Amino acid sequence: MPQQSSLFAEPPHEAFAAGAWLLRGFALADAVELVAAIDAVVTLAPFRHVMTPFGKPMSVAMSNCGAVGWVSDRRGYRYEGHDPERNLPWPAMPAVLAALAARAAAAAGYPGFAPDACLINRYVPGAQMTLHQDRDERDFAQPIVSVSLGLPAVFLFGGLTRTDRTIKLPLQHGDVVVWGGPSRRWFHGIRPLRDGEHAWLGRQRLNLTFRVAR
Ligand code: MD6
Ligand code: FE
Repeated sequence: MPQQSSLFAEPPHEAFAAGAWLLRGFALADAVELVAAIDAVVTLAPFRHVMTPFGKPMSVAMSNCGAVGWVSDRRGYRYEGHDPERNLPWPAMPAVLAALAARAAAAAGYPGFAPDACLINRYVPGAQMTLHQDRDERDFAQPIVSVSLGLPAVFLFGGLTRTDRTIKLPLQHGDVVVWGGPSRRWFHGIRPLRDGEHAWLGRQRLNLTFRVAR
């Protein structure tokens, strides 16, 4: 049989560090459903600028869905079952989100991924995420799945210490990063978002990060 080619064939997956994979365009086919699901979540639990433990509001606006959500305040970073702004549980994780995260994790070699937390980040031009480690989760054997929608961003990826040199990874609408194994606790961040207008989502970038937190 001759090899089938398709305009919609997925590009090959790229490993950009040990255990860390970039799945270009992996979320494109689900994007309309994902955005509708995000919209439903943030209608219940609106985006807010949480305070860092140092007392400064983050430039990225956040919400969560799932059994637990990532929160930050003067007491520190942690996962909590209740939205502190509304004193209510976080909205349930829409099935389309959980399913995409599981498929992406499996494609990167992490089968059986069942996230209990989905952090939703909203960046407007100028918003950034300074270098940090993801280390508030209980089990570092579990990967993280991260979905990018809307405006492109530059993802910085370093090493185990804050001063390790970083590589720059451009993330586009529909890209998915799956990250675990040896690089699970490496420093990373997002450069200040460049101004622009996404044809569909306008002047913003939406990012979903799925974790097994508990
Ligand atoms: C973002 N992402 O892409 C921020 N963390 O907006 C993260 O901080 C992140 O993409 C852990 C694993 C994947 C990520
Ligand atoms: Fe992170």
